[in-house]
Amino acid sequence: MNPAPVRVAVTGAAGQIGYALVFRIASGQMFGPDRPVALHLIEVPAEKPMQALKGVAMELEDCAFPLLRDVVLTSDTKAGFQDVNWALLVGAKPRGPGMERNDLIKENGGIFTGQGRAINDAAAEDVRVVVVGNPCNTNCMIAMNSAPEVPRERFSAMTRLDQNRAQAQLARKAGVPTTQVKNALIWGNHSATQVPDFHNATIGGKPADQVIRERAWLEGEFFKVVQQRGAAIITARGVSSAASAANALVEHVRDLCTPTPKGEWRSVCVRSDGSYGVPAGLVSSFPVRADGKGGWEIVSGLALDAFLQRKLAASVAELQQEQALVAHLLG
Ligand code: NAX
Repeated sequence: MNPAPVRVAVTGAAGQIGYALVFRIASGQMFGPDRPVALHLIEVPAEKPMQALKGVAMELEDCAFPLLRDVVLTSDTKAGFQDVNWALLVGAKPRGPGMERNDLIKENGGIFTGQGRAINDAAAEDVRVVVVGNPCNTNCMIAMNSAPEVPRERFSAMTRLDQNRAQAQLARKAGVPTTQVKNALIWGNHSATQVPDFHNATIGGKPADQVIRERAWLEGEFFKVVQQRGAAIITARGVSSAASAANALVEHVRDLCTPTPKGEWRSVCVRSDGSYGVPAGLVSSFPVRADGKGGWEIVSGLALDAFLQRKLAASVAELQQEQALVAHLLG
């Protein structure tokens, strides 16, 4: 057992996803059953969320988790990121009534410059950062650009929930368990333009589009369900996905720490190196393999048909628009 706890900061820890997430981290599901953890729970400096955070800490205590060594509650970002090995940036402003997506992008941008700087100045030397708060790709790009001393490959944003959604839909359509579906893959932006790839995914070892021979379903219903799933959950629950998002984040981090099995990959939003026609510097979802030692690579050489290429180009165009909106925050 490594006796030193892994220090994990969670922003927005009193929010919905935070509440579904921190217990799973403390129970060992993110870093394994042998690794002690310390949680740094960060919220905005306002009475209600800080009070709620105290309640979360009390519940954490009431679980008597064997691996949980320390819980820090703070609204001071620098104190919150002090010496952390992982910074999970979940907190963000939700889109308010009458607010345009562009306003949301600009408002949230400011949060991620401040957090990027604080991570740069205070976090542990090996810090790794995952952005969940939306628009997560662009927020990740902002945080990365605000933390010049942290290597850029340490930053990622989350499309794992979208990947899991795509995997589940393909399994349901093919009438097989989800374990039969491998390499469900999301390209592009974590937004309604995201591209769930039905060609490079496999079902029982064969390309999904050779098992599900209904092109109209793949290009229509499948795309729509995966792209619009977040909105469908809000319609059904009255609030956005939280438990499934927390679950996806547990898997995102765990899989970045573990060697990816041979022949497989995971959807991770990382800084583009120009692969697959995505302009370098944008943070886009790619097929990624991790080496288990902190490194990862974008899987090269996958083929995209004309339909998927067109969809990816549209998603990349959206990422470029977002980039233009926050250009003043990119240094
Ligand atoms: P909630 O509104 O329940 O919680 C957000 C929390 O963040 C609040 O407690 C708020 O006080 C806090 N917060 C806001 N600004 C902060 C700051 N500067 N520092 C620290 N804390 C701050 O939202 P929740 O449902 O938990 O969702 C959080 C974010 O995840 C949202 O931006 C949401 O859009 C995004 N999502 C991203 C997903 C993804 O796959 N990448 C899926 C789920 C989710 O929609």
